Amino acid sequence: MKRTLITSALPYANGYIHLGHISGAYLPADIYARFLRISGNEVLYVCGSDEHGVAITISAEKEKVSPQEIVDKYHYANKEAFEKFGMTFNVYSRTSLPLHHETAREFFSDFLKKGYLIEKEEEQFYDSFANMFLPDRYVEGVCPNCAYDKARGDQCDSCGAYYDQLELKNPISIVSGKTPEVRKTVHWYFEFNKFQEYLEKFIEDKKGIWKDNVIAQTQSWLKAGLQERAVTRDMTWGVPLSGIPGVNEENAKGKVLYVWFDAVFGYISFTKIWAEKNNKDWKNWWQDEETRYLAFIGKDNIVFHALLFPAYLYGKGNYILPNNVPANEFLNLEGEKFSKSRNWSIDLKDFYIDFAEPQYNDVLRYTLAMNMPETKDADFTWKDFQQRNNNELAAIFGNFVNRSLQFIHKNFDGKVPELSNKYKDLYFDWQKISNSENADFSKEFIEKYSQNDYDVILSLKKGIDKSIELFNRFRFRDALTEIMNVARAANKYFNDEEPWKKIKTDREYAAKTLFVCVQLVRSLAILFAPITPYTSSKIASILNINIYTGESISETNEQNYWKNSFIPDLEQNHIINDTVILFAKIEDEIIAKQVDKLGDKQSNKIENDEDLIDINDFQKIKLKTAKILSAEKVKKSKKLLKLQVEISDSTRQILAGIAEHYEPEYLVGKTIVVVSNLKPAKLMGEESQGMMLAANHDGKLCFVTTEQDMPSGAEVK
Ligand code: B3M
Ligand code: ZN
Repeated sequence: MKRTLITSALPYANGYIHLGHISGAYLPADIYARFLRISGNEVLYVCGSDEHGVAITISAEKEKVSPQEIVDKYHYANKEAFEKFGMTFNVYSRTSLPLHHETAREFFSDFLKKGYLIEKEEEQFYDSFANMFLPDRYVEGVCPNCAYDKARGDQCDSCGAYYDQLELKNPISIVSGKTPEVRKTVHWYFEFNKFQEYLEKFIEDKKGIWKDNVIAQTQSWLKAGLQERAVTRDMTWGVPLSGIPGVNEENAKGKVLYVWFDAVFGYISFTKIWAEKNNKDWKNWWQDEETRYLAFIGKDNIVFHALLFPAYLYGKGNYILPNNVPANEFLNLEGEKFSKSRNWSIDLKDFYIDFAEPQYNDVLRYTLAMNMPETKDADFTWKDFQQRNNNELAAIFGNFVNRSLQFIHKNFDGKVPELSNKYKDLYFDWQKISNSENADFSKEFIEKYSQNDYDVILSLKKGIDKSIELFNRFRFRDALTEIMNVARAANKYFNDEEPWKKIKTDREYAAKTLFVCVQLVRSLAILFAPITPYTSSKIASILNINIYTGESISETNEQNYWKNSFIPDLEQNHIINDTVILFAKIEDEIIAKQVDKLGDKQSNKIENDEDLIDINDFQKIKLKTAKILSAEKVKKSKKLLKLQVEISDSTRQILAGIAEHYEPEYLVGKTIVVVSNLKPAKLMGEESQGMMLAANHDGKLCFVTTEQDMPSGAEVK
């Protein structure tokens, strides 16, 4: 039994996970982890939130809360969304935990001792208005490589170049919006150049095994020559340098580890956290040559996982290195890049608002898996989501399960049909069918049963074998296609066998057909489990059996259920529960509504859909400008002012709750906006014939006025 350690890139806890993230580094890893577990392998799947770095502090500034509040909010939100999606992490932890800090500091200290880190005074951008150095994304400018004008201080989102921030052209501080100056500051630099030779060999050995995109990127880095790189930053949020054995305390003040230095050690510290909780040894996973390590990531993280992290692990010594770094390309949405600011995105948590039933989760997993950006960028479209559901999951897989089980309920009393004498050896003969041609056996089998039986069982065999091969080459789309092909073959089998006719003329034959069908239903439930785990569990409960869908369990499954899904395992006369529709058809309107949500028109959307009104509702409200003629306090009321206002040539009395915000004298002569068709109401014994508009923020009120002077009675629309 092989031990496989799987990690997925740690998402920054500064935003919600969207479908693009999911299809890159999470779903493929989860599918593979489930597949391995079902096949009887020991798997540890590690992930968690990346809670440091300027990604977090900038979000905190934007949302006007502390970094801690940001990471708390997004860590739990993402953890929950992942759970709903059926991610089977053994641990989902956080880099802000003490054990993580300790782990990262231990690596740093070790590198200091070994002389891989050097302390250097270097120039860096400094914002003299905000009184701070500007790490990474705190400065923006023109990319030195491609001239993209919104390039970040450390990396260009457009061309992917990775550079020193002083190379940025036209730098601007995002804190003050001003051009920063250049000042000197001390930082610690990791000497990657010392690992050049080792990494060249490391990558060379992976040629033909790793994906081309990963090899190409790492080789272009190696060709350019690895440079020493600063692994500390002038910030307070992060893993502090102060107190690390061997660090010069004076220079360490106000400095933390660079997020990309500490985050990768999260994989190790989270394993320790898991091990502590489960009474296991973390070293089995990181320091045993027998363990295979796979790091799933998106393509923008290649260098960190395929070169820098291996250098750290090798530099520390006694650690295993990644056996593979399967990096996916990007997923687009309806033909365009995901962009939260343009509202061109689908957050996972939002998907569940409109698609609450768990079967849709499986449709999403299936659709994303079928469109995985394995070798080139791919596209998610709602139309495809609908078609994958209607034409594949419902029409092929669901249909086969449903018609088979319904037929059994109608004609065989809801029990696995009994094989008559003529067919009683089918259980054993089935297991002799194999990919390698044996003409005599095939002939005999076909004569005894039927060509259809032979074909469908052989399809199952091929589907299982090919899927194993493809999964292990990280060709998930193709593996999935093979599995769907088994469902196709099963559906065809049902058609070709025509049990609805045979039941009238040859009941024994129809019983044999349905015996085969129900076994196939079970096999399919196992094979689909990594992709549509909820559906597989549902089928298991209909079939009245247990099916392991590969979730993380405390004791490792040692059976190879994947291989054994070939064996017809349901006993004759086994009782089956009532069946239900697995995948309901998705109508056009549902899809149109989703497409409609995308794009700028909705980017300021604050309301839930249920709160939206249509234009007719709005037009019922008549808004007009009014001029305040006089204003006085209402006796016995702290809040109310009594206003006499002019609207065109009529005068009205309006009571407004603004006495705590405005002196009456100040208001006289001002233009305001009122709701002019509000039913009159009595307040504190006085009549109010309209309502004055005011903006309210945290209890502070400001009346609404027109940008330029307008006559009273003007319509506001
Ligand atoms: N948080 C970057 C990202 O989300 C980063 C990955 C860390 S993996 C150790 O793309
Ligand atoms: Zn660029």
